[in-house]
Amino acid sequence: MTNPRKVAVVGCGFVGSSIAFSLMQRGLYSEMVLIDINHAKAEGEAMDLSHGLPYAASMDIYAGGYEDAADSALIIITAGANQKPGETRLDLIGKNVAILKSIIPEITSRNFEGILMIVSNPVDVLTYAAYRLSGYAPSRVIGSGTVLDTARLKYLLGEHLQVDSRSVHAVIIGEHGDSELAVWSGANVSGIDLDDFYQLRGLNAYEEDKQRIYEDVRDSAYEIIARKEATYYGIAMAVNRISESILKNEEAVLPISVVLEGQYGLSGLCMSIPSVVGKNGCEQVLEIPMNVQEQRALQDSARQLKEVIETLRL
Ligand code: 6V0
Repeated sequence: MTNPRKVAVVGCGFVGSSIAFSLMQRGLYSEMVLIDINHAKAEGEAMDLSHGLPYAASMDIYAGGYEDAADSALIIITAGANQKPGETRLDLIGKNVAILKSIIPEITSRNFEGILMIVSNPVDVLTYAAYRLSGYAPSRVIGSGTVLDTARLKYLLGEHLQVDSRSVHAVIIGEHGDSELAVWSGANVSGIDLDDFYQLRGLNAYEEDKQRIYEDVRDSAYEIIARKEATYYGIAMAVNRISESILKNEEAVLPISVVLEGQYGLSGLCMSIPSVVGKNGCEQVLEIPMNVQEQRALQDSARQLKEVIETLRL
């Protein structure tokens, strides 16, 4: 039996522990299992987090094994190597696919019936690998995708336009990585077309700004890693948001990484596409309107991901 208010986090490094901290503060779950190959690390994180519980909502946080995670509603996988300065996400494939291959059977052999969310990088490739290795329905295997990149875009646009980033509606799709793209054609601020909003705010240089902001979003991880060697708070908030939509069956539209089955003429890969996220994981992959340039960029991103996926032995 699945416990709808139970979550498990596999990998308790920077990303896993930040996700756990953020989930704990949100107070949505009543039970959280932390799993790491370094069990002492998971124990230490569980102890440290639990010491904050008197100032948060009551929940049970503990270090455990896969048997403890089997009845979770959601298992979040963050285990694996992170990017070192100068490395791309795709450079991590060999190490992280091998780690995933050791984790997925631990989950599938225990009759887990919940949603699997991949966060480790390269997230689209690993989400596809998890889908194939698990044999689960596509709706149950999702990746955090470009939910983080989209937050970065909203934040930078909000700063530039001097408005609350929550009023900015714009999305990054494709690979969570160097070939991602911004869907500028649909971007708006509370329903006002972005180019009209520029004029309303008395701003010029629209095209140059868009390109600069897109590049800043795309290169954010490199910039952060060059300064502090890892990124973890932004992704923790992104995962929190996805988890909330699953747990509360919110049906929020978020650009998670999803298995494509013919949408946009694509299949045999995962990439980030705005999708309806609810209690079953990915409820629907949306085929959104885009201009010709964006359609081309999406196909190009898919081609690059497929080339990588085809080298995997799954
Ligand atoms: P980290 O701090 O090195 O933590 C990784 C953790 O995984 C360590 O605690 C390891 O002990 C543990 N681990 C390794 N192998 C296993 C295993 N077989 N089973 C269980 N645990 C294991 O890395 P960090 O937390 O910084 O990054 C983790 C992953 O998240 C990396 O692949 C990053 O690239 C990725 N990120 C993904 C983001 C996204 O937007 N999807 C954003 C930031 C980082």
